[in-house]
Amino acid sequence: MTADLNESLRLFRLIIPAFPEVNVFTRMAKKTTALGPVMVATCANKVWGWRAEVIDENNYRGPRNVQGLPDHEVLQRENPAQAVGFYTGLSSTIERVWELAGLYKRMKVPTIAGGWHAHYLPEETLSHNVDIVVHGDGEEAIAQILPVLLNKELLSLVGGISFIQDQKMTTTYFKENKVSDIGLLPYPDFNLVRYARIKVYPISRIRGCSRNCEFCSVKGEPRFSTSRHLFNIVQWLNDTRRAKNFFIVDDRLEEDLKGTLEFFEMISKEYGDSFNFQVQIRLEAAENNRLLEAMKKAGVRFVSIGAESPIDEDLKSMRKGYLSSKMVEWVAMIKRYFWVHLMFIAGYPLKGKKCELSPKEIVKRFKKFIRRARPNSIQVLLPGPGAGTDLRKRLEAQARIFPQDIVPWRYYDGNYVCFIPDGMTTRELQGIPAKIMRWFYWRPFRLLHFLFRTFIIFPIDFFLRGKELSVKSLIREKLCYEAYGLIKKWIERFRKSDFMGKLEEYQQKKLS
Ligand code: B12
Ligand code: SF4
Repeated sequence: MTADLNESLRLFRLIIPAFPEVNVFTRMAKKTTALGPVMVATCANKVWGWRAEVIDENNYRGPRNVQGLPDHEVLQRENPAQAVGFYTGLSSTIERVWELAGLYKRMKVPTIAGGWHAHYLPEETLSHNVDIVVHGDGEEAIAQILPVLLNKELLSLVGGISFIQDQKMTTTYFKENKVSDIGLLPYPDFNLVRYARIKVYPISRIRGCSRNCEFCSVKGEPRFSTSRHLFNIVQWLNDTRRAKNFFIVDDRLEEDLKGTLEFFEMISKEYGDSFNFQVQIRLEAAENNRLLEAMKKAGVRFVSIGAESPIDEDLKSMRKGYLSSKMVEWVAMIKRYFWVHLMFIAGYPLKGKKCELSPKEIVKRFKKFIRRARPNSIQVLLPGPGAGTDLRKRLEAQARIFPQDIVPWRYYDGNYVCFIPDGMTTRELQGIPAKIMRWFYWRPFRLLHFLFRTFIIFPIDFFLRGKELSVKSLIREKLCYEAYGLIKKWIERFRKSDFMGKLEEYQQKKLS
């Protein structure tokens, strides 16, 4: 590793890699950014002799190359970084990380990676031009790494990192960094995100999750800061950046119910419901009226819920922790307060037995549930056996994961089949989510329907039902219009690709 570390003030550039393709998350990503790299950059920016910047490739308005992607050669020429870091929280973006790590390595810049994918697969990451993998929380680790970047002896004194020494991987003396007191972390400095326009601010108070869903990468006992800490962050972002829209990225607000209630009560006392909060909760939160009331009063308008499946066998295999009996009721209870976005996983591989339902029956069961629960919006994905998950381990043990040359990591965004199903063909499994999504977002004479709802129905609705309900309906129509267009485009592109052909050819060869 060589780099010009004699610069007076050195630059650490953190890169959030581009999503491999346009999907339902693209629009959201253009308005926000990833919190983890911003936190790491915030801490790096405080290291003596270093400054930091974040380049979020999904929210970027800087120089681009011929492929339309951020041009890192230009960035490096204009503003040379002495070290770069990569966010690997999403496996689907790991190939872009490898590409960029190669590019920066050719420019002789040391490379560091952190996030779930690199944590679970350090050897793979290190074999793709990454010099150091940071396991777990990056804030304290980066402050220790930057001053000793090029000195392997001193580097081995930093805990929870992996690197190559004497041609093999060394992992230092503990497996994962865990910030002991989240309340001592600095506030995220979004000014460091260069060339971005941030409208929705990701914030967090809780890390880890006490549940153990089979498909999930998030592991570890929950740790949290005080409600006051998060309140202060919101206040500071509002004071310094006029932030009003926040996405609380905590997986489960209910992990510290007392603190969560306190936080929302503090917000509503100070700001009423003038802010906009998006949050993620579990369906069972419906049982907690006090929580829902407090959230509503504080300006929570949108909740994402991993409902996963209305089929009990799926829920059991996922270890979701509830069965379907009360799901419709729970959705109805939460819907009284918020816009409810339900996230589903369809075609989950069952544990210990074959799926007895036909693909047609699965689609029917999902539709029936959705018709009864009436969520405001939905997202149906395929099971993603992500790196480090128990689901991946189970499928690997059964030799059911498609190898990387057939289904590389870029397809791990929930839209593609990544494993061999049983009880149905690969093509049948691939088709399930699109069937449900298309049905949900379809409207007859789409454009006419949208225009009619906007210009004729909306004013009448506004007059009869008032602002809140009529605007909600209008947003839903707009969303249906856009989502259907996106789904249609995705399906057209998918049909033109040879993805299914490759999978089927592989399976054929495996059988013969
Ligand atoms: C917010 C979020 C999103 C947002 C992303 C917004 C954005 N721009 O990032 C949205 C809603 C768009 C999203 C979408 C999806 N997501 Co998501 N998402 C999350 C969530 C809930 C929180 C991430 C977060 O901010 N955490 C808080 C920060 C502080 O922690 P952190 O990111 O881990 O960062 C710390 C360390 O990792 C480390 N670190 C991170 N980067 C770096 C870099 C360096 C150099 C260093 C030193 C350290 C370091 O330091 C940080 C600070 O301590 C995570 C779950 C989770 N808890 O991580 C899932 C998660 C990342 N998502 C996941 C998935 C599967 C998806 C989807 C594919 C499907 C879905 N669930 O809807 C889509 C993918 C979209 C696509 N285009 O491919 C999986 C990823 C698994 C994997 N290995 O791929 C996770 C882990 C959830 C899970 N159930 O397993 N997601
Ligand atoms: S899916 Fe949600 S509830 Fe389940 S383990 Fe992951 S973070 Fe926890």
